[in-house]
Amino acid sequence: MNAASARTIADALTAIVGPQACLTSAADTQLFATDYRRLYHGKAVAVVLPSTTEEVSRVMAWCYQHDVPVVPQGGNTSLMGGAVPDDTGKAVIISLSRMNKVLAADTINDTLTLQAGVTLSAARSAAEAAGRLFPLRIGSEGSCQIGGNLATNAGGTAVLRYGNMRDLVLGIEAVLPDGRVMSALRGLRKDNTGFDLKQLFVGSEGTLGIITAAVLKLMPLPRSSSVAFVAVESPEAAVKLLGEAKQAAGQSVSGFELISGPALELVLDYLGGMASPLAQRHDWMVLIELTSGGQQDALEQTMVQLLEAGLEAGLVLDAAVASSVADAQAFWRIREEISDAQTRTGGSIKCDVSVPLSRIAAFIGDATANVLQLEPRTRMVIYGHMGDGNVHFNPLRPKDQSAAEFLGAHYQAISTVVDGLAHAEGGSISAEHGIGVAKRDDLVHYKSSVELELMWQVKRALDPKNLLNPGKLLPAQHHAPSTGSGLHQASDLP
Ligand code: FAD
Ligand code: 2HG
Ligand code: ZN
Repeated sequence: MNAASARTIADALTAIVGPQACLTSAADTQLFATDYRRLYHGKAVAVVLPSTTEEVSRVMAWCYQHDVPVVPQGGNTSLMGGAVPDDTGKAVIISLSRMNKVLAADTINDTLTLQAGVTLSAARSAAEAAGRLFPLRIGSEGSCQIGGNLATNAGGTAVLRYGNMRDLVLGIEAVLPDGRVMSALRGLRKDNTGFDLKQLFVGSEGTLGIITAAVLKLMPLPRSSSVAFVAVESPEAAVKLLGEAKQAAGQSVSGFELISGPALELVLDYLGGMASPLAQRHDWMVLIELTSGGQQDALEQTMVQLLEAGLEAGLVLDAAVASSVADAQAFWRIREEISDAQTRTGGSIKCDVSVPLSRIAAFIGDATANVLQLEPRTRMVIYGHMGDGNVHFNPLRPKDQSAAEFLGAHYQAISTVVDGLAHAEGGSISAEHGIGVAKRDDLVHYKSSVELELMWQVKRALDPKNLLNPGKLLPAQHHAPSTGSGLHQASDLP
């Protein structure tokens, strides 16, 4: 079939979603075609903003029939270039932003049913309004959407207690590449009627279908909370303290985040006017959060006892316990703004790795030594979800070196060595951010050929023409289908 012209595409899609919801001018589409960190600059023939599942289905069916590639987009906060098209200008972006209705909060079944374009913060607010907690917590919550959270299997700072998106979903509705709707919008905690198809879409990064609605699990709202900002001797001491925290507080440990000295310095510079909760500079800190349904006093006492025991054991060097909600929010703000501080500074090499907790301290030590050997002035911005064995190991350019210079000289070598060490420790090169374009071609080194073959077989079964988010997640050199759009990836360094 001849490729449809831009005009034909615009007319056909406008007929489905209406003129206001089909954008075609470069001025309108450019924002959608550029990623959050401004590293990937693609082009789209059109951006459509459907408001119903039926519209998504009709758009997909038309694109499928006319061999038009489609890129699903939520809040466009992906750090891996996953939600933007390449620069050929052939793809249509389907933005879920207008599908932003919370459909039902069921406080007996403890479920929240919503359209996929609801932002995470709106979902959390809807849960709270119903007297419940939707526990996924990530720094981009004001922009990212539930569909994007599901498509990336998002993690964040509360996984330790509540699990990641895969653990928090009960039902999904998704539109397949050819326009068929898979409706599995069920709120069941038990359902053994065959393959758990909804989970196929979780973490599939928009390559298998467009998620249009979901049923999420709700949890009880915690009644008490205690947050501490704690200097520790080393990553090894942090791991030991985590073990002690779990023994002392069990399920109440809802956050355990590692922060390196350079990460804290960077974020305090960026925030301006915000001071460290601790009087002195330290190489390593952890942010600990305990939450429970019990009494505030009892929880605070548990925290204090944990920290005192840590001091005695030489694990803890200093600690500040939040004495108000505002304090706790300020501690969390420091942690959550690290990512944006790096984006703003530029020249950061993102390695979102996970290793077994028992190996994390050794990994950090080895990876740091290797990076500093390559460039001794590198700022070692290392932080993240230690409780899950997941660190954002993000070496940052020296202050007096430009981003282009640092990335040009070291991007490849540093990512290869860090990912390689994580892999050697039995870890993953993408703990929570996904693969997108940024890590796509690296997968061949870290996944077995049987796994890659199976991934391509699933992809071909659902998307035989390779039209949905082509060029993302699946390494092209490994069993790429001979049919397909032939799209190529953006060339910027991630
Ligand atoms: P997008 O960026 O729009 O898309 C991401 C991927 O999902 C793309 O492949 C896209 O095609 C696909 N997609 C989007 N919507 C749909 C849909 N409805 N159906 C099918 N496919 C879809 N991530 C974490 O896991 N933990 C964190 O702690 C975290 N913190 C962050 C902090 C900041 C400041 C930023 C900028 C990002 C952070 N992220 C984090 C990364 C990002 O926010 C998550 O990956 C998030 O889940 C993406 O959601 P989104 O709606 O923005 O998706
Ligand atoms: C976080 O935990 C996010 O803050 C972003 O996952 C991490 O920017 C990053 O590397
Ligand atoms: Zn993270």
